[in-house]
Amino acid sequence: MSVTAPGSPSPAPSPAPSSSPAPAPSSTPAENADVDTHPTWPEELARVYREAGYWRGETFGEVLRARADGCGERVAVVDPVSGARWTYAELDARADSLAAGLLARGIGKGDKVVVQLPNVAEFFEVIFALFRIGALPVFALPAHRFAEIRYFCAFTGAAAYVIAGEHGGFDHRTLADRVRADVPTLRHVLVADADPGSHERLADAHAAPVPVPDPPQAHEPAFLQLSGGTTGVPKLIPRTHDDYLYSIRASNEICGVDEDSVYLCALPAAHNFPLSSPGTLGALYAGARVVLAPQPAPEVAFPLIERERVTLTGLVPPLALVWLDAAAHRTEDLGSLDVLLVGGAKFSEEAAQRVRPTLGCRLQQVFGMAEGLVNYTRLDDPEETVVTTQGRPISPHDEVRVVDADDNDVPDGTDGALLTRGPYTIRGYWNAPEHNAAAFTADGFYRTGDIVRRTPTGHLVVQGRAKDQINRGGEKVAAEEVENHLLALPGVHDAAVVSMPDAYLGERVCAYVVLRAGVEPPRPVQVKKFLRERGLAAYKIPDRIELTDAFPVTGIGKVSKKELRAAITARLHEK
Ligand code: OOB
Repeated sequence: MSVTAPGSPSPAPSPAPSSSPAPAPSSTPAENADVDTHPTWPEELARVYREAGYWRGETFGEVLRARADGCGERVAVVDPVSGARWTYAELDARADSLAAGLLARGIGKGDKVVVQLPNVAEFFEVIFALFRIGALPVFALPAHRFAEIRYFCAFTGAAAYVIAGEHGGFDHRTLADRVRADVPTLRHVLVADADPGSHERLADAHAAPVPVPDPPQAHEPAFLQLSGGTTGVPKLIPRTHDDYLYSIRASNEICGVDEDSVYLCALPAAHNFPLSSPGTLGALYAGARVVLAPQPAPEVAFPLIERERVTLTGLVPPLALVWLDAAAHRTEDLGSLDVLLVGGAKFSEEAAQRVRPTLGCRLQQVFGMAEGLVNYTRLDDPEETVVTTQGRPISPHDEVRVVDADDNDVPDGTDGALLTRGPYTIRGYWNAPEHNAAAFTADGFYRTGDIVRRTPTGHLVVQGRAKDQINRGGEKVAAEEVENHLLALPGVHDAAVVSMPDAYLGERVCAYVVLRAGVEPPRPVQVKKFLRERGLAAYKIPDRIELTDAFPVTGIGKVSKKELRAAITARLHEK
């Protein structure tokens, strides 16, 4: 299977690794495979999606050009830290000049570029430059560290890595030195900082614009997004221009985004929620304005809402709680705020009820996933629906099934596992055939791992999760990934990572550890230090470590995580 959608108007051959004008020096192939593979939509469905007008054959690079032509003098991106206020014309020109500089460096169509930038204006020039030349951004989060970044670079055979100099007290340049020493394909590190360390300044990578030799096509992947994951290593999600642009256009309609909107990006810009639901790309699609918050805290975000007359933003539930509490004592005028989107994890009904009276804006719950399907409560839904459900799918062509353990459909109102396929839900992860066989049904439904109940109106209520993942306030932690790192700690015989309830984050990470006989028990701080030194992102480091002699097992002898979760929950309640 190739990246070429059978549904494409004129199926192109599988892409060459790079078609850039200045070919890269030969380098060691990616750790994983020599060609990009992932399953894609069958032709009969692709035709339906095109005929319905969902897939329009448009690419992100073309959309930006159209906005620059149509409303070039309007402000597109505001970065309050650098003071940048780029118009559409400026963003378009910057994307063009950076695209030329990247091509001159041998980065071209089909190449992968790991992008790890905080909420800075440069994020947008970088991704649009990559979209223009058909190189694929791999969206890392600012919190990722050596373990994750090395993996993304090695697995994708990344040609370049784009970083900030320092962010949140962490020096990304030093991390890049280590990754570069380890991953031979990585030829360029570009730093969005005046001091690039041993690397190159992003600002110096611009060149006089040139025609792009082999521009991307709309049915081809535009980027690789990260899955929250349930496995030892994160899976990569190939999203096409066609499918992502459809989800953005439809999201804009559902959330009332138009050219007068001002979107505050308070969550990390690379995450799928602030990127596309409707997010920064929705705002840019509409010719609206994006305001970047360097942090989501009320002290930072509220003054920006007042100053920039922000009309909508998106938050994960723990942050929404912080905003609700802060609104009572802060003095900024939040009157421009019209819509608050909350998603990424379950928002409690009690908190949802407080949004309108406390912040004076409308609430939209969002239940989405980087793999595709996004559900929103609608602006004209009854208040009861808005506060008690996580919304209904974007598209009339989103197929949703709620099934029992044997994949039989259950009636509305009954809990079941959510399966989905549709015009913007992937049909398979990137280069992961074995995992795809388990994560998708034979007829192409994605097994979301979420347990939901469907109401008669088609709204979904998230009831829980069947996947081995912890949702730490919207940040997803794959249990197996952390377990593998714990198993590398000398003296550890076995490890099982589970969620434990938390009033603020919803869930936190608890690691149960069984030591080898006779081993001196480590202190929790030593275990955490070990994981940090292995380069694991901070949000994955267990909040609590429990030493135990043996794990409870299920009838067939598997570790019973259900019992471990119950045990830690009971311990917490004892206090
Ligand atoms: C969003 O995307 P991901 O890929 O980080 O995580 C997806 C998973 C879902 O499968 C579900 O388990 C959980 O996050 N989730 C929710 C939720 N929204 C996401 N669980 C309960 N209630 C919700 N409202 O998190 C994401 C992507 C696009 C838009 C919004 C969120």
